[in-house]
Amino acid sequence: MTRSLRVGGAQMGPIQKADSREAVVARMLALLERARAERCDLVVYPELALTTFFPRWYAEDIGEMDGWFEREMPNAATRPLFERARDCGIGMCLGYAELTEEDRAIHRYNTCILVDKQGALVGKYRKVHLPGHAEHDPERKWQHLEKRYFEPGNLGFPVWRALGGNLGMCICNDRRWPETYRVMGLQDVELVMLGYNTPTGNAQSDDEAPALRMFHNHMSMQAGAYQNGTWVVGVAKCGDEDGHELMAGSVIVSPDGVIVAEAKSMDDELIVADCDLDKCQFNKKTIFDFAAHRRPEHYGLIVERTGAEPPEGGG
Ligand code: ING
Repeated sequence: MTRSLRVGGAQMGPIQKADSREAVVARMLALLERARAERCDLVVYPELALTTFFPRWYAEDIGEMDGWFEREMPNAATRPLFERARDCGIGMCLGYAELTEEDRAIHRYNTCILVDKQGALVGKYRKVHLPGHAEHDPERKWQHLEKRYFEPGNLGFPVWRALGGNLGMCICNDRRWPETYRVMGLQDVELVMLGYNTPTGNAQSDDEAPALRMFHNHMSMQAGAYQNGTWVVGVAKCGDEDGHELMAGSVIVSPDGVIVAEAKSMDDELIVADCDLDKCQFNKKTIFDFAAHRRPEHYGLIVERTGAEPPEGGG
């Protein structure tokens, strides 16, 4: 009996500042219905799936942005989605901006959660790698203020046993860092779910063509999948949000690093693939048998050093 999961990547088109949570949830429900029709076991939604990518907007007082955050999940706006998913027996990965009170202080995270087929919360992940900057940067064509509005995640990169496999999550910029996948790979992850909101252009350079950015997007996920023997599902929120375009290119990548499903549109679209979790085993037991081949005694700099330090001397 193979452990195969039919996974739906629920790519979402643009969400405008003026769009209500209810209007967005209606779109997510429509994607869930398509997943039900395709007999999916699991649906993966994008990063910040409930709102526009608000970190592109500067606010002097970060409290002004609290309307973009969720204080509980599920909540009134999202409960219909959670209930429908449970009724359909479909698991869900959902990204949103989390505002929480811990140790009598307010904390804000870029978060995603995994919900099982019975509607139970399996786990939460908070984005570790926050790109961009914390203060207004006049040099940029547009702002990318995740370091202003979110704290770095404090939950690490967990892997959970759920839906019959070892499932992990990350968010957007995390997918560009090999450490993300390796920490989950060392927990024997078999399926990494991630959402992204990635600008089509580079705010700091006119020279980076959209095709190159899409290459980086896919290469990062394909490498992570191959080097850790895991499936990777990467799902975009894309299209023109109030004049700012986000890239599409949602994909499902096999443990061999091969793209087996890819979105064709810049809008709401469900991509589907049967992810045979046992397909992870060959690479995990041969070329990437970590226990047989890794040499951690030589990897110290990866955790001891944050920024690069060049070698001594002239030359
Ligand atoms: N977005 C982008 C991402 O990592 C970015 C930010 C774009 C970083 C392009 C580097 C290059 O895909 C988010 N939300 O992390």
